[in-house]
Amino acid sequence: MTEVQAPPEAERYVGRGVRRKEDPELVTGQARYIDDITVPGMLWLAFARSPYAHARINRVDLSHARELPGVVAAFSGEDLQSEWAAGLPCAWPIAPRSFPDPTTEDPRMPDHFPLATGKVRYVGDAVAVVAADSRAAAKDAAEAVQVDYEPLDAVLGAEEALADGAPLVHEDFDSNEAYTWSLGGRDDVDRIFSEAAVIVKERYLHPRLIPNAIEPRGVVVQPVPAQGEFTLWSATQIPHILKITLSLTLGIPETKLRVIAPDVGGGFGSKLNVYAEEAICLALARKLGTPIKWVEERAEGYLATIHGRGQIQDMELAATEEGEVRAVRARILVDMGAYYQLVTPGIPLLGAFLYMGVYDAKAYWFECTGVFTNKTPTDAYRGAGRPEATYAIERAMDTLARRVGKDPAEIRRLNFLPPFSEPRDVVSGIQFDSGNYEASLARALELADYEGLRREQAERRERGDPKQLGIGLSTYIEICGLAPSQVLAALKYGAGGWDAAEIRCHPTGKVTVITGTSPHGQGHVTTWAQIAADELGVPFEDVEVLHGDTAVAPLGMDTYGSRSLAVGGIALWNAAQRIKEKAKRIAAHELEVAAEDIEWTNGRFQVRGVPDKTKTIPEIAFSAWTAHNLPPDVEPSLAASYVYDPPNFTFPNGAHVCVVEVDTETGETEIVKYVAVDDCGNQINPTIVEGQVHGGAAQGIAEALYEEAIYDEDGQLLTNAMHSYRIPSAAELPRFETDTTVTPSTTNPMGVKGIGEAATIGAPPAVVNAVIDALSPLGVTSIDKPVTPERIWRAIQDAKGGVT
Ligand code: MCN
Repeated sequence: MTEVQAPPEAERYVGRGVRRKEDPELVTGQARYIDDITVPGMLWLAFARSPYAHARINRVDLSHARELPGVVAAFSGEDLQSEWAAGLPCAWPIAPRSFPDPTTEDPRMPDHFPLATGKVRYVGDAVAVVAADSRAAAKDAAEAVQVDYEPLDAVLGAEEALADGAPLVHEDFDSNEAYTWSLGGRDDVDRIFSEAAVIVKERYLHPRLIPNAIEPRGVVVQPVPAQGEFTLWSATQIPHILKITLSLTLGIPETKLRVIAPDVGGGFGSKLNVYAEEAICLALARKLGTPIKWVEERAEGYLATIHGRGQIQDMELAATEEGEVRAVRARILVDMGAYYQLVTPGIPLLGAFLYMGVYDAKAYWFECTGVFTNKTPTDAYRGAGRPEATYAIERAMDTLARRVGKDPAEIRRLNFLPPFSEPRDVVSGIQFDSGNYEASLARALELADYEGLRREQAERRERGDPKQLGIGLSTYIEICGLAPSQVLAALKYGAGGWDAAEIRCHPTGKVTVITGTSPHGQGHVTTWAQIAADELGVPFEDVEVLHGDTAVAPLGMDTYGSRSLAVGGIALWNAAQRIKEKAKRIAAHELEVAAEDIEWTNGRFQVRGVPDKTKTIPEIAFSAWTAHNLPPDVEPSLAASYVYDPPNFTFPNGAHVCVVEVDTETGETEIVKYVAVDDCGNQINPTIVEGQVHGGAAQGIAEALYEEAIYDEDGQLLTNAMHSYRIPSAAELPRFETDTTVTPSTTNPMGVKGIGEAATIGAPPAVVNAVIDALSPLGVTSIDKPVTPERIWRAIQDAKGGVT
C-alpha cells in the first residue's frame, strides 16, 4: 500500500483559502446541469398558465393542443387529479397562536394541487400540461390550450386583502388572513412604551424580490415501469426533502424513488421547495411510462418560482432621552401569495426572534400576520425573514440616533449587548451562542476611515455640494445553522433539523465523504475535504466528497438556512472522531500497547513519548480491510457515520459600512466604498467565506438599490423579464473591502457559524441608511427600498415642500 505522509500541524487545511475542488469542471464546461441530461425516448413538458390573477376555470379545451405535431398527451388539472395522493406539501403550517403557548386552532391550509382546478389564483398558475417529442412542440401545444376563464376581482396588497369585503383568494376561509402569530410579553412592552421619553415609530416596506439563480429550474424523470421505480433529477437544493415529499404527494413508495441534484447553478432559497412541475414530471413519467423533461424558461420562472420578502413592517422602539433602547414592538404583515409553498408561513418566524438585533432591549413583542393574495407564492429567499428583521432594527436605530442627536456608531455602541463568549439569553427568548459586536464595528469603522468620512461629509454639506456623501451602518445578527429538531417542533415545522455524514476510509488510503447537505455553489466539496483531511491526517487531494443523490447519500436534510457547515460539517467532524476511535484501537493492537498509551498527534497515532512508533489512518484502513490482525471485538473495514442534531443555532454577526455619493439634482446614487466585517466564528476556508460575503453583499445591495417585483392593478407582473427587473451587473457594484472578526460559536465543537446569508442580511440597511444619511440635511428622514433615483428625487422634493 502507498506510504502516506500526514500533514504536520503547520500544514493543516482548515483555516486556509484552499482552491475549490469544484471549479475546474465548472469553468471548463464539464459540469452536468439538468439541461445536459438527456434520456432516450424522453418527452418534453410545457405548461399552459393563467393569464389572470384570479378567475374561475369554466372549461379547459385541449383538443387543438392534442392535434399539433409531436404532441403525445395533454392534461388539465381535472385529468390529473387522481394522480395525487396528497397536495403539494407545506412543511411549516402555522396555527393562529402565541409562541410558546400551545396551539389553539388548526392552521388554515389551502388546498394546493400541482395543476389548478376550479379557479386560478395568480398569473402563472398552471392549468394544463402538454407532453411532446420536442421542447418547441410542447411549447407550441401549451400555447394552443384554450381555457374559458371567468375573471374575478383580484386582491393584491396585503392590507387590502384584510379589508372587509376583499375578494377571497380561498373561498373555504372566511377571510384572507392565513394566521397571526406573536412572541413576547405585550403588557410589559406597552407599559415601557407608555413611559418612554423617546418613541421611534416607522413603517418599512419590503417589496417582493424575484430570485435569479443562473440556472433556471428543471426536472428529468426516468421511470423503470416494470419495477415501478423512478429516478428524478432536479435543479434543487433539497433532494432528500424532495424525495420524501414527492413520495407522499404521488403515493410512490420512498424506496422506489431516487432523487438526484446534479450540478445546480445556484438557488438562493428558490430551490428550497417542492414545486408543481417536479410533481407533474414524476406523475407523467408514471402515467405515460416514458422519460420526461422540463426546463423552466426565465420569464416562466418569474411567475412560477417563488418570490422572496413581501412584508410591511410597523416597527417601534421605546428609548430613553440618551438613546438607550428599552423595548421593541414589531408588527408585520406578510404577503404569502396565493398558496403555501414548502415553508411559506414560517419565513417571518425566522426573523421573529431578531427584531431587537444586537441591542440590549429589556422587553420585546413581535406579531406577524400572514395574508393570502392573488400573486405568486412567497417563500425562502436568501436570508428569509432575517434580512427583514435586520432592516427594521437597523433603520430604526439610525432614526433613534437622529432623534437623540447621536452619531449612528455611538448609538449602536451604547446599546450593544456586551461581549460574551458563553451562551446568553436574550430578550426574544432564545440564547445567542457568543458575540462581540463592538469588535466587528470597530474594525469596520477603522477600515472605512469613519472619522475621515465624517469630515469629508461635513465639508460637502458646508459647501452645499450637489453630490452629498452618506455613510450608512448596519450591525447585524442572524440566526442560522437550522436547526435543533426540538426547537423546530416547538415552531411546528414538519421535520427535524439534523444532518448526516459518512466517511469510508479505503484500503488504498483514499477517503470518501458522503454528506447529507446539497451544495449548489457553496463549495462543500472543498471545505468538507479540508475538514476530513485534517481530522484524519490524509492529503486533501485524497478526499472525495459525494452529495446530492439519495441513492448514494440516503440520509440528509440538505442545504439552506446557512446550516450546512454548522450541522452537516459537524456531522462530518463527529464521524471523523468515530473513525479515529476505532482506528485507535487497531493502532494500539498493532503497536502492542494499551489504547490509553496512544495519542493523536500531527495527523497520526503515536505511542506516547515514542515518536517513531506511529500509525496513520491509511495504514489502519488497509489493516482494517485485510482484517488479518484485528483486535477480537473489532469489525473489519474502516467506516463511520454520524447524524448530528445541533443543540442550538449559531449566530453570526457583522458590521457593514456603506458610503454613497448621492446626486441631489438627479437622485443618482453611487456606492463609493463598501466595507464588510463579518464574524462567522472559526473559518474552514477564508476564501470561500469571502466569496460568500461578496455574493451576499451584491444581493443585499441589489435589494436596497435596484430590485423590486412590480404588479399592475390587475395582478400582471410588470417586471416580468430581466430587462424590466433590475439585477445589477458587476459594473454597478462597488469593490468590497472585507475583513472578519472571530468569535467562536459555543454551539459546536469546531466553533463555526454560518456565512451563506450573512452579507445579504447586513447589506440592505447599510445602503439605505447611507442614502438617508446623505439626504438628512435636506430634511429626508425615510425612503423606501429600492432607493431608486426617482424615489430619491421625489423624497428631496417632498422634503422641500412637495413635488411639482
Ligand atoms: N464556511 C467556512 N467557514 C465558516 C462558515 C462557512 O468555511 N465559518 C464555508 C462552508 O464550509 C461552506 C460555505 O462557507 O463551504 C457556506 O457555508 P454555510 O454558511 O454553512 O451555508 P450553506 O452551505 O448551508 O449554504 C446555504 C446558504 C444559503 S441559505 C443561501 S440562500 C445561499 C448561500 O448559501 N445560496 C447560494 N450561498 C450561495 N452561494 C451560491 N454560490 N449559490 C447560492 O445559491
